[in-house]
Amino acid sequence: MTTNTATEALLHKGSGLQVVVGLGQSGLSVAHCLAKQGYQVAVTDAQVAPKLADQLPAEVEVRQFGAIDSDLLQQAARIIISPGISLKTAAVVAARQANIPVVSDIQLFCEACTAPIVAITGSNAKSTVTTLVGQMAADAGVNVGVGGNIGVPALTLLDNSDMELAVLELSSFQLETVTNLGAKVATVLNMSPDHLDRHGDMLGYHQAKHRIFQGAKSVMINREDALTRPLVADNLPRISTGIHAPDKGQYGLITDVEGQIYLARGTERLLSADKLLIKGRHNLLNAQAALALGELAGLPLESMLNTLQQFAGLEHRCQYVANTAGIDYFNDSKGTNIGSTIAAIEGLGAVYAPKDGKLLLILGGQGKGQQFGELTPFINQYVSQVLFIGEDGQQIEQHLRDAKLSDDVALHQCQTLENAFATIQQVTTSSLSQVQAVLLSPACASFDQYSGYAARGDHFSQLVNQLGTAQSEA
Ligand code: UMA
Ligand code: ADP
Repeated sequence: MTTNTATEALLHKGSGLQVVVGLGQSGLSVAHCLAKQGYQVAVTDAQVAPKLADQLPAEVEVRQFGAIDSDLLQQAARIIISPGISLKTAAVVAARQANIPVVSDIQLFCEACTAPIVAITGSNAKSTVTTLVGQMAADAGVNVGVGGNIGVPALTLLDNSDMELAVLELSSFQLETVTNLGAKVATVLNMSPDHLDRHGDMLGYHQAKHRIFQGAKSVMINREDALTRPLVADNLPRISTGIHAPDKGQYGLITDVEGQIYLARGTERLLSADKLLIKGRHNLLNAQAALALGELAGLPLESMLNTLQQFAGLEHRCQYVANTAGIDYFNDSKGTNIGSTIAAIEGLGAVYAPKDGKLLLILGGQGKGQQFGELTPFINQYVSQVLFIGEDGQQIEQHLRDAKLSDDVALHQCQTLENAFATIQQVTTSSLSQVQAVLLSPACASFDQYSGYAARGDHFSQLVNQLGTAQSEA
């Protein structure tokens, strides 16, 4: 330990007990960061034996597992809460009533980070846009760190002392305890209902998301979605994105007389949409968002356009899996809310509709308090069969029926993906079937049956491949 760090450590020892609540990836990163700085750290988790416990630094002596320890929280000078833990948890409520500050790992990150931050939230497209901006920065020769909700705890980025830019994907859970983030560029990409079970209603969800603008130096907004605009009037540099021809200095789309679509900045055509590997209208907005964020972060346009043309998209997001017996299969397991599933149905539906084709849609899992009736108009237009899986399958069916589902759409309760594939075989072999594509876009969380969306998507792809093998052997 250098003299400075030793002095800091002594100072921090005197600043009181730091209690880390939740020992997942973020809790572990917080414990390491604070212990390294010389704080006195304790950890508590509802699990009896959290998997990451053996990776805790030795300095963390107090480890209370099996329940969130209310007494420990009452002794804290500061509580650092994991994003997966609700502020409504009884022990946390009691600590807040006792005026003990409760913050997230992101608060610690923004206080410690000296590099400019690009902060990205939204109901959908966060990972896609975060990855793209990170790649654009790296391709432009910037020493960039990419982290946050995307799966790399933000604090671990501080290990890179040469970092010139931090690109953070932030969830509403991470933002609800952040104050004055101070990002160089901040954005809410889009807003549609999600996590309402945690935030109570759309207002609570919106308030959490909009904390991203606190202390921001510039903002990017989506002209198609008024809920992405900061509520407080400001004179900050601002760039917008949208699906129409843009005003000077803004991003948008220009369609020429032949119907060719271009990404555009003002009147300048930047890139023909068919040069992008990621498809669908939503991805044209995502590409613009990355360009606008990159511009506000100071990245060069030519280099960003090159990166855009190389980007093939992320796994589990409207990912093409295979064609089996004439049917295309798409894995959109990351479609975990209504907004993302609507984007998938519209995007793929528009591809098959001109060929008189319909989609077979697999929906269900944990519904998170959403109103699934909002899907009905899109299902009526593009889907002929809906298969339900997971614990909220019955409830989703009821919501669709209550919202005037067309009699032409057939519904099947399947409970599991295995059962769904048996139904798929029956349905698609019928000579009357219009199904040309099967789309897993569940609009739900997966935790009732899987460890996460990736495991659900992998299982889907595995079942598609088995179907292909069975059919080629038959
Ligand atoms: N725990 C409790 N009590 C509870 C809930 C959880 O003690 O009531 C404990 C669990 O036993 C576990 C720990 O808390 O040991 C898990 O903490 P966590 O759920 O916050 O998970 P982390 O591993 O820290 O991962 C979190 C994010 N998880 C959530 O927000 C749920 C990860 O986002 C993120 O990648 C990671 O921090 C690094 O920043 C995942 C996610 O699902 C991908 N995010 C949601 C989403 O994208 O929709 C918001
Ligand atoms: P997030 O990190 O916000 O969950 P992802 O990039 O992982 O975002 O994409 C999640 C889901 O949202 C995927 O199903 C994807 O197809 C869909 N999606 C991507 N971009 C958009 C968009 N602009 N609007 C709506 N849905 C989108």
